[in-house]
Amino acid sequence: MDLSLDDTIVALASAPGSAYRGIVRISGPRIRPVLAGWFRPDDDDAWRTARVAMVHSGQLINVSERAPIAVDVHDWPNRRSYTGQPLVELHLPGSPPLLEAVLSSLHRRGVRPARAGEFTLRAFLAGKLDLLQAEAVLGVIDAHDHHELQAALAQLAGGLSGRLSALRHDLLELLADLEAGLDFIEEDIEFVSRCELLGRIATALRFVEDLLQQSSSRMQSRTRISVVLAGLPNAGKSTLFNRLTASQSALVSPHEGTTRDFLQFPVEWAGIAFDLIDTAGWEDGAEQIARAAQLHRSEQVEGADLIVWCSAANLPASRREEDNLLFEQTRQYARACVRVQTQADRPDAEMWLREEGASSIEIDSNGSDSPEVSAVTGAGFDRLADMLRESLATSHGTARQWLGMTAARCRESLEGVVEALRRAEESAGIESVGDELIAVDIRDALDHLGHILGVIYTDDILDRVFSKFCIGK
Ligand SMILES: Nc1nc2c(ncn2[C@@H]2O[C@H](COP(=O)(O)OP(=O)(O)OP(=O)(O)O)[C@@H](O)[C@H]2O)c(=O)[nH]1
Ligand SMILES: [Mg+2]
Repeated sequence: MDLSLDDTIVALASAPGSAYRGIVRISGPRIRPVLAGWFRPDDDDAWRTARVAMVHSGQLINVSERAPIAVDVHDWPNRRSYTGQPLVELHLPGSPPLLEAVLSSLHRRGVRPARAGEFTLRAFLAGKLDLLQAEAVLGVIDAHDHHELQAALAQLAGGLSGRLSALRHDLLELLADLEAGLDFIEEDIEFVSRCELLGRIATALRFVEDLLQQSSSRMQSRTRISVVLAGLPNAGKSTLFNRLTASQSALVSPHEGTTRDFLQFPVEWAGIAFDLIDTAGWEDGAEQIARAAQLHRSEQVEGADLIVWCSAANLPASRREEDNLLFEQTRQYARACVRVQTQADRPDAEMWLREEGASSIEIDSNGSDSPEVSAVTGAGFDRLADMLRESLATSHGTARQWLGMTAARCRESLEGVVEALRRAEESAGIESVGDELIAVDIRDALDHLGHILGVIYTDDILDRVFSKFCIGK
């Protein structure tokens, strides 16, 4: 990986293809000489004497022998830019041949094409972002839904970095206390008692173990959330599935046992992107097809991030106990489970869940009840949307604070911090072990932490992070 900052680099920063506007981004020390004589600002004085970020309107001349082209140059003339060095963005009409001609002109003037992620790499090298934040830039670009975007924005704002930096700061202080004590070992002066030392290590250890656990669950949780519709036959699962997917993919009929196979469909609903899965109704059939259908269903239910248990409003009273029991069993092993009363529009709908009281049907720890929905009229869908958002925020909440790529990259280093702190804790518990040995372990923990934040980095780490970016970012 080329870490030199002396080249001036350029790339298209807007999406490829025709658009109202195209953006060409240039970063490096030679921007002004390169643009001299080619960019004609409307206000030449302002351009020549610029000290702060501003927009300069003007024209680009001699772009592939065309007439002058109107351009707005967004100018960050000093270190106070994204990359920490002079940076401009040329905002032009978004015509692909024109943008190509502008890029070629710049290459001819000695501006090198930027490599993938090179602008963000420069921001990192200039100390504008740490590695976690650099990954968050990619996380924002790649976010598939509202939750992923929130996680990426929180990481970009420095949430995780702040907590890890605070830990690093605490460990550095602890190390300084230990090393100060070593300097005065002959005088028997102690800067930190063993009891205090043990306490400080234990606090740090708990914190990192927690982070490690969160990052592991992030790795295990699939990139896409799965929401499974389950319930007794004829509950209206497939009708609800068709309505939410705005399709007619699932077969619907008044006969019990219509769905045999499971059906999966990507959905964006209630601001969440997820895979919606329709399953066979719950039945105890002994025949082969029924058994196979139940097997399919249980696989889907076990892997679900959220189960939406459908209970038909017109379910005969004789089957309600069975429905209650199956729902209770399902939610016991589900990551998250909510209940809805379906077919609320039917003339024979009884709303028995509400009438029978909340005690046996309380659906989650928040004590929220089950919305009455109709897949035919769409009634109750606002409540259902709120419920989905809330349940998924809880079940995915902590894991989703981590971006997938950060969790993958940092796992080994987090394990390294935990191991080093455990060794330090063990040594600190033995009186005969000297402080110098504990200091070695704390230094080891600090090294691993440094890798996570990018305070210490290798070409290999930078390659892994920045090669995932697209050009222009
Ligand atoms: N009026 C009304 N009828 C509904 C509604 N939802 C489902 N139905 C009807 O109820 C019957 C069963 O619906 P399905 O969606 O096939 O039920 P299911 O839960 O998928 O059934 P299985 O696949 O057998 O487990 C069909 O006749 C649907 O037309 C609803 O919201 N309102
Ligand atoms: Mg069905």
